[in-house]
Amino acid sequence: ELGERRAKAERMFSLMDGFLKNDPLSLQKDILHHVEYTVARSRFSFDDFEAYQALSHSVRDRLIERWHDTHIYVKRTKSKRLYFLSLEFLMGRSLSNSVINLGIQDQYAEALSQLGFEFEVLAEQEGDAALGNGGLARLSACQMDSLATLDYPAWGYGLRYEYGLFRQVIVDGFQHEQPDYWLNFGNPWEIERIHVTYEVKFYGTVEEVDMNGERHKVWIPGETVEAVAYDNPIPGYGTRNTINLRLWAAKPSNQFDLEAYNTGDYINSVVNRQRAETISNVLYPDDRSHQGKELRLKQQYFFVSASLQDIVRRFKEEHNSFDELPDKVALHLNDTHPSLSIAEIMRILVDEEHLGWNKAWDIVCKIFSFTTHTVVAGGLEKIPVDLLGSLLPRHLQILYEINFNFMEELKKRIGLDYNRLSRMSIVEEGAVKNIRMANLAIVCSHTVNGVSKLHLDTLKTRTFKDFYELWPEKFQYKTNGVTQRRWIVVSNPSLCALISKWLGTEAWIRNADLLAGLRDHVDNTDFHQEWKMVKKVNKMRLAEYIETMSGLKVSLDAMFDVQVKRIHEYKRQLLNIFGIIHRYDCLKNMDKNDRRKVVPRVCIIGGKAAPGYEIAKKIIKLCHAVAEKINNDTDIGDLLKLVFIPDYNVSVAELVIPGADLSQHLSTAGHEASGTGSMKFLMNGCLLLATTDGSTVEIIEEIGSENLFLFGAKVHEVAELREKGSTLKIPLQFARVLRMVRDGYFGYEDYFKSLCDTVEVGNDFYLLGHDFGSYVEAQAAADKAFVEPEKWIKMSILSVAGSGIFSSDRTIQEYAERTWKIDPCRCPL
Ligand code: CBF
Repeated sequence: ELGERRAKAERMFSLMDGFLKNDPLSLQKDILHHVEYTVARSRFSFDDFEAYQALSHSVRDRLIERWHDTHIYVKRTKSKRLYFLSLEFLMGRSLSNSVINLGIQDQYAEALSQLGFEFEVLAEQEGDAALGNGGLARLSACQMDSLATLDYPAWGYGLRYEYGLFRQVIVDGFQHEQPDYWLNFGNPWEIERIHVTYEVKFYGTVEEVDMNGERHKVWIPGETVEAVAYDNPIPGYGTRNTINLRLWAAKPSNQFDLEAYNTGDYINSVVNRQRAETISNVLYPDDRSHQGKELRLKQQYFFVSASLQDIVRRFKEEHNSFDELPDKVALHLNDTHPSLSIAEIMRILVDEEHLGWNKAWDIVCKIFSFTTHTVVAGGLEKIPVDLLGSLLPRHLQILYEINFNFMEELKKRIGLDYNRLSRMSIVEEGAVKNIRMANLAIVCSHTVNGVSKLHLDTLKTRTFKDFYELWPEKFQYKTNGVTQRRWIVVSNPSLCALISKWLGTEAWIRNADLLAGLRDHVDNTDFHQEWKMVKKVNKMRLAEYIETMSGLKVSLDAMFDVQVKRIHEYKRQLLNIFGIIHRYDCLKNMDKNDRRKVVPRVCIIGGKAAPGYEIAKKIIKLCHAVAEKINNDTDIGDLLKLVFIPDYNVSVAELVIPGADLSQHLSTAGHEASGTGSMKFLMNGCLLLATTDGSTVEIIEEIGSENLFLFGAKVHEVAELREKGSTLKIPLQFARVLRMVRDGYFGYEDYFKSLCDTVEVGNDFYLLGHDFGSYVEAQAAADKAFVEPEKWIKMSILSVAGSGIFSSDRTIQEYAERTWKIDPCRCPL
């Protein structure tokens, strides 16, 4: 039988003419084939967008070959797999990244140029896949790239939202949100798997029935929805391994329809069909709180249930006993959002597979690990018990049972300390009873991870202190990282070429530690010249973008000073804007001679505010109001410009980050779990102006405090400073800037009043007033360094040289070795 199968496979392989070929001529043939048969345009007449579509399909074909081989190989080797569960993945564009990772960038460029197209121009046709909000979601995307590159047998699971993160449109300085229907023009990167579907159930009741003499709980659901898989191949770099990101879309279930049709309720059954699809319709646009919304809970369960059914099915196909599960499967909870997985897998093992509770629990506790991305306990996710009980009645019972057992165990360990017991309980008592998702994840996971060293300290001493004291061995940190493939190779090709030239190798693209070798050339003046040119090229690109977008011409001699990230009070974009007002105020009061010594600045701010976050929206408006004043002041000219970049997303980041001289990371110490934007800037030779928060602490260790501009209160000082309240000393300059805004110097005084109130003495939770003095000093230090180009360039080189440790490859390797216990499984060529 084996011989027969082999012969059949060989025949099919020869019919297919072997693997696809990657020489420019074959690529051209493939592209034209897709123009004619996939895009259905004539090969004699197609535009850039159609060429992009055909090109993407030809790339996808190549991804599929490797992706199949990887699956077959992993299956054959029976390797332990990691399943990375995340409700958000911010992938951005795929074309350039795929072609680079496949190693056929030059061949494609040549193929296209012979067809009369330019690769870069076609790449611009692609929209962003923005299935996530910010740091957490982009981190997931970087980690997928690293998992593939390091040959780990991994799968990502998520939701295929039809509407990704909203588009930010600025009208008269105010943010407006528009839906991002990213699938409008099709998505050539995904593969719809109409045969990979699972039923996901909601509502209903739980009944007890006799089965073979035993009592069993049976969930009789009230609604059934179908989950359809969409697969997205993720290629590794320098390897054949291509892993899968499986995203689920909700479709109406036929079984459910049948019931409705039988009762003759045709109209309602059609309405229900539409209702089913809403589950995966839209991404929640708040990156900090996801509290108590039914649709959000439905999304979470839908994603968890489909993923676990898929995982258990695959496991059962390959193994005979669930005893093997911990040796073959690692499930990672990316934040608390997928924590319902715990209840769901218990339901599957106990109710469907009929394992005893204790046995099932024992297995489950060996397979889960958890990463929290939150700092403050108040930000942790809770689900009202009533909501959960009505949507998932069986799961609520399971959660109660898990909690009961945990409380019993805890009483044995700590006695009847009711305060502590109640703090640690998975069920929060009170006017509204809640399920604490983080407590659930901690109780069941073998490892709880912070995302930076400082974050772990906060988790141990504040957020999860009780749990740390109970299970110190569970708590670890894996400092976040970003992939150098996306953030240097794709987004900064000139820097990529320069690094490879001076290191004499491209090996750093797979091993970022090698970037440290740049230190050997830090004093080389030829290297300096080339480094300077690279920055100039990137600044030109950015300046062009600014001009097209806003009509503003900016000087390339100015320092490009950038703060791009989600708009939040704790990230303190307001501190930046106040700093700019102060700079403007000083310029206005300077005589001509002094002005000549001033370093010209182009201040660039970008980021989205959650639609319901009023204060954040006011910050955006203030930025525009201040820009309006400054940019039109002919007296100031090129000495100061302020630009707000609308609709900040991954592609915009790829353009902005390489062109930045200075970048700002201003969170009040103790509020940013890690921060990953700083790492991208660091890799692009941009100097950081930052507080000692999140992963900046580790950046300082790597590059030395003399190579960045630090300011602000330290973590251990923050609580005490807050206690001082209205007695806290605030610099006069800060009071003056605040007064200017309050008095309507930039207009809209009524509108800005509540914004100003948030930083008034005694009310200034994020300590803008306190930190303003040292912020202005740090800015002055940056100005001083900028006029010494040699010094600046050295700092810039040392930043890149010290950035290797902030590669997501390092993060993933740590997770693989210390938490997931998975080994690389490299598919043979
Ligand atoms: O860990 C990744 C990032 O996650 C967040 O964005 C989050 O969503 N909680 C944090 O705010 C970042 O500090 C962190 O880098």
